[in-house]
Amino acid sequence: MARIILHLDMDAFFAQVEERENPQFRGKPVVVGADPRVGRGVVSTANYEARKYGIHSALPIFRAQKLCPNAVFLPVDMGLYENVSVKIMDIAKNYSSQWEIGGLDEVYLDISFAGDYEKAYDLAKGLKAEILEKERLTCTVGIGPNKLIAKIASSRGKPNGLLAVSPDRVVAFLDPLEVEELPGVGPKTAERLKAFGIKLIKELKDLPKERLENIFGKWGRGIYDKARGIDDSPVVSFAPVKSLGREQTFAKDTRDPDIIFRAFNDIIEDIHQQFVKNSFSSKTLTVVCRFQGFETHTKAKTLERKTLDKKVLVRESKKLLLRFLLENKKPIRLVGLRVKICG
Ligand code: TTP
Ligand code: MG
Repeated sequence: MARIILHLDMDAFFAQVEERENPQFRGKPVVVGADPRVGRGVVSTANYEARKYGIHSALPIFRAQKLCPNAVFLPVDMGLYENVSVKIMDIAKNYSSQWEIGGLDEVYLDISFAGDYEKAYDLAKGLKAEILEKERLTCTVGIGPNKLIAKIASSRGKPNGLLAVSPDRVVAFLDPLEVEELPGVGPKTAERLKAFGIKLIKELKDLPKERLENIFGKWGRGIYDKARGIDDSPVVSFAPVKSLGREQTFAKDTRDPDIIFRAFNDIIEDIHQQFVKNSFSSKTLTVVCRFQGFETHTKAKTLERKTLDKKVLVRESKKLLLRFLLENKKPIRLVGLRVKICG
């Protein structure tokens, strides 16, 4: 039986959740990310209103502020988005026993049981409506014969869309798209392909498999298949290892232990609050330290047993942080803590 795969991705996720929580921001450009007053760090996401000004994920925050000084700038409230994500996934998982969580705001469902694209389309409409009704949030759904096509379809259908690409339409759908629409083909790969006169997926298909392998190594074979809409990877239902992380970028690179440990205390406090609220515990702590020049290091510690005891969190993570300070004399740009969740 031919597979039918659905990919759901929330629209402007962090920003949309913020708009839901703060109705006074609705209709305004909203940018979630670093603090523009600090001037460093990047945009996590922007709502569609803000995107009209050219603001997008990963853009330096000071550039975003220049593009649209009147936008509403908000800090990342990860705990909030994580809670919303769990609720959305719980709704989606009711639509198929075969689901795969692709990220905080995206999920694949194998809905082959629907039998045809008309029924698949109706199922997706129901799923979108349920999320809108229960969570008051919009998403975009793509449907196709595999995960690759479903994902590209959802990105082409944005925002608040529903796009189904049946097997007979896959080639016509992919051919006119730019190569960067293929997941895994980033700006660097696109740049290299441009050197061969290749911009569109249709043109990419002119390169023989051996040639692609010569240029990109083993990975070239993957590109060859993707350009033809081929993807056999299954929808694997497993709960990914969940982790919780927080980080803070300093206004100025610093070696001042007062500033560094104060920021770190805030991070631990925030993570611990999430632990208590959700009854999480953890055995693995990872401290991240970014030094001047963007050099980034991590140190991890596995505890003997899982815990949600704040004293243990503080003691063990500070030990790791202290080692960074002792081993590397460069000024510090960012500190962070990530913990694996045991449940
Ligand atoms: P995306 O689904 O890539 O983006 P989005 O949901 O904001 O917008 P859309 O899907 O409508 O295009 O990412 C989901 C969330 O992940 C996003 O809301 C914020 C976060 N994120 C970052 O923090 N940094 C990034 O560079 C990206 C791409 C996303
Ligand atoms: Mg999204």
